[in-house]
Amino acid sequence: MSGSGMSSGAPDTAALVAQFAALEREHASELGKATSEQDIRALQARYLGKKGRVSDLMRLLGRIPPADRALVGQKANQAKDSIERQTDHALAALANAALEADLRRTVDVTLPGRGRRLGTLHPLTLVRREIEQIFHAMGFEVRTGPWIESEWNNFDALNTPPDHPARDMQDTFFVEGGMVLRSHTSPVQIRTMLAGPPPVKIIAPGNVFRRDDDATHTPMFPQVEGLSVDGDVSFEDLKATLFAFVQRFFGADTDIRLRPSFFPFTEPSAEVDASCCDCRGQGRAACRVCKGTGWLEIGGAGMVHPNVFAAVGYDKHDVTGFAFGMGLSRMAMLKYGVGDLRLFYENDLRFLEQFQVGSFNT
Ligand code: FA5
Repeated sequence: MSGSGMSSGAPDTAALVAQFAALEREHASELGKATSEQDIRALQARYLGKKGRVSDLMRLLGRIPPADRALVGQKANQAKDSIERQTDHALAALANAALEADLRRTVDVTLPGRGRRLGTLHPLTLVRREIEQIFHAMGFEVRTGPWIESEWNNFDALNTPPDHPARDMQDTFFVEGGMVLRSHTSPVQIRTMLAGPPPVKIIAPGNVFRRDDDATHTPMFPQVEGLSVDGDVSFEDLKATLFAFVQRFFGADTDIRLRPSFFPFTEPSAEVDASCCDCRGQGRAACRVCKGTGWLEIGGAGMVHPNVFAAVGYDKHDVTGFAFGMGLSRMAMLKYGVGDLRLFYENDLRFLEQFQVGSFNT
């Protein structure tokens, strides 16, 4: 190392090397006292910044003999690297300490784990699945149809021409181009019979729409349609099918009652009542489910009208059939003792969580 022969005022090479080493030590000692990220960053700027202590010394590099510059430059880089490393190390140590303090405060690893809560099926889904299972076991296939339906399928083909008063009972939402939001699942009868010859034995669950809104009527509600067409299907078959269904759905001690009624697409037609599943058909005056009558209306039914067979091209001399349509949400209401239909659509978890998958009988 050449320390001699330098003009006066020029830095001494050995002294410069020693100064870089001293800088490193000083930085290390100051860093030992730094307690925050802010302190560490300030120190970093003071040593490595453009006007920092390392840069100050580097400026002297041009004034030492060229032969010594490589050596001093190497020492300078060593000091810089070391200060940078120590800065990174100190910052990482600080972050670790903060994380550990946080974990100590918030995580007690000895506590039992928190399980992830599973959702439950919606009560109307439970009821639909159960109904599907019951009818499937009786030989019915499950079919579906679109919610936006042609007026022809929803009304005309079901023996309900435009001026028929029965259209008022099922006022619905009309869409442009002869389409409606279907007001019942009965158009699936038409679609199924148009799609193929008899025999037909289907149920068709799905949502329907009407201009209704109160505690027992919602503007959108699910129905389930049933249709059985063959060479010799009788009213007796209809009653036996519905009886078997309510026994499985509401319980073995449930009875049914058919009351004369009117639907344009069935003749004869009936309202279907099930004995009250709450007071077991006793008609207790205080029963809030059947309001003391002992019976609950669950839907409409009847023998397929010959005009419906004509609309789908079936020969009324070859076939007979029965059909029914039940309100699925009304049945859920009765089965679970729910007082207001609208609860099914409000998405209140306190209500929905009461219906566990295992809580229905199949
Ligand atoms: C019909 O919709 C006929 N298509 C049923 C039918 C099918 C009869 C096949 C004969 C042959 P109705 O309008 O009565 O019928 O409705 C059937 C059931 O749907 C009612 O008994 C009731 O349980 C339910 N329902 C009717 N309107 C509403 C509503 N706004 N909200 C909830 N449920 C309703």
